[in-house]
Amino acid sequence: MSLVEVLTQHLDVPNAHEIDVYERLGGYRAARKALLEMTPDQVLAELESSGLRGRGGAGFSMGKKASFIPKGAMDKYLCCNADESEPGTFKDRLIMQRKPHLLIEGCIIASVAAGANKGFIYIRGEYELQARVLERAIAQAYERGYLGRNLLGSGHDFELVLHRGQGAYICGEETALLDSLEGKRGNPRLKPPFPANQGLYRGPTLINNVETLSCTPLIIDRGAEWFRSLGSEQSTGPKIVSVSGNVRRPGNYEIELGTPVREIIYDIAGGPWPGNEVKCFFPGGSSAAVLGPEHLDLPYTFEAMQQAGSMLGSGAIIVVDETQPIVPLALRLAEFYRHESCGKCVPCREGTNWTVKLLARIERGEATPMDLDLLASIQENIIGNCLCVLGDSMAVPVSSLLRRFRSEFEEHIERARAERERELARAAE
Ligand code: L3W
Repeated sequence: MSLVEVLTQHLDVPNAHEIDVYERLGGYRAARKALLEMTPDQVLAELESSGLRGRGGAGFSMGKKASFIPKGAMDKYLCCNADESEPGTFKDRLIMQRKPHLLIEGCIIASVAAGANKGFIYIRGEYELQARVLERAIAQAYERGYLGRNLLGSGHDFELVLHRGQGAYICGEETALLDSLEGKRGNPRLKPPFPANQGLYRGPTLINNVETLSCTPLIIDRGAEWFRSLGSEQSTGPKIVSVSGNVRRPGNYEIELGTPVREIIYDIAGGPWPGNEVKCFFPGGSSAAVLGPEHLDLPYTFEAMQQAGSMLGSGAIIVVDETQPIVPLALRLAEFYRHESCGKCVPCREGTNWTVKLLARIERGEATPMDLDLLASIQENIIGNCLCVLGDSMAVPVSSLLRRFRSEFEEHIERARAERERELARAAE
């Protein structure tokens, strides 16, 4: 197991983002098959049987989610979550920029499975180039009859609209995304009801991440069995991993799920600079609990990351080597979530703020070791008590850093306090 070229196939072909090139390389064959040769139930069954799990963070079965969409003649929607904002995650950007038609084809296939006639791609506001590439690709797909009314004469209608966000991380949370699409402030909704039952404009809505939808043309074209032949039993298929932090070759790499973490960090991404070793790593974006060197030989799968106490999440591995101090890292991370909290629920709004204040106090040398217990207890009070996952997304990694590096926090408090006292004494002289 190691590097594969499935989603990233043909990236080296000039103008792979153009519809002529995409079609020449076999593009839209799967959409044609789903529209003209298969029933919606067959498309759904193929997706379910592939074992494809969501690539946005939660790892929920894509086929199962699509099967939750009620049958019937009501308005149903497909939403593509392209609000890629999880720190360390930059893989959807690659797909949208270089293979926009793969995503559009995935939207068409998912619309068949869900019986949706209207679709939206909600793209992160800062992704300006990718938005322009997608706009052009959508216009091309309309011209060729892959979008619009009566697609390829199949009787299936599907309108697809690109919607640009305004730079709020919370809009990557599926229900906040829906509110934002409806023109409201992007605040999360209480779940249930889940979007599959009551989503956009209260209609049944299938929401999937860019990479998840981009897997569907390959499943329909090559079959669920082929997809399952990649990866492990519970984590099937390929995965684009964004590797960043203290590695010599940061970037996006497509791997087969189940590839050992060590291989991804060291062999593929070059590992830390010579002489340095991995101190810890975030296996699934900054919202995941950190893991340590003892976890490097685990296979990179949803189940192995979960068993180790973390998650595969969006597939972003952030490597922290021995040269990095942990306190400023924890502070920087907490600051991000405090800034992005929508403020709707108390544990997240207050908890992220208290966490930043405490960590800043520790950083400045104004804390006592007792503050570490307070810091831990604040995280415990956040986890599981928020309206959405944003609060947990700060509390889980912060508490994992505190658990793993408690002595470093204590040493930092002592050192910073001594330094501060020396400075105060100098100032008083
Ligand atoms: C119908 C049920 N639908 C669950 C659906 C639900 C959703 C999916 C997963 O969190 C994670 C989080 C971040 N009937 C259902 C049902 N569903 N039960 O299944 O649901 P859930 O609640 O497990 O997850 P979620 O709220 O979608 C996402 C992690 O992702 N993360 C964040 C990434 C953020 C970005 C971004 O900014 N764009 O990628 C990173 O790892 O911590 O654990 O669709 O409706 N009974």
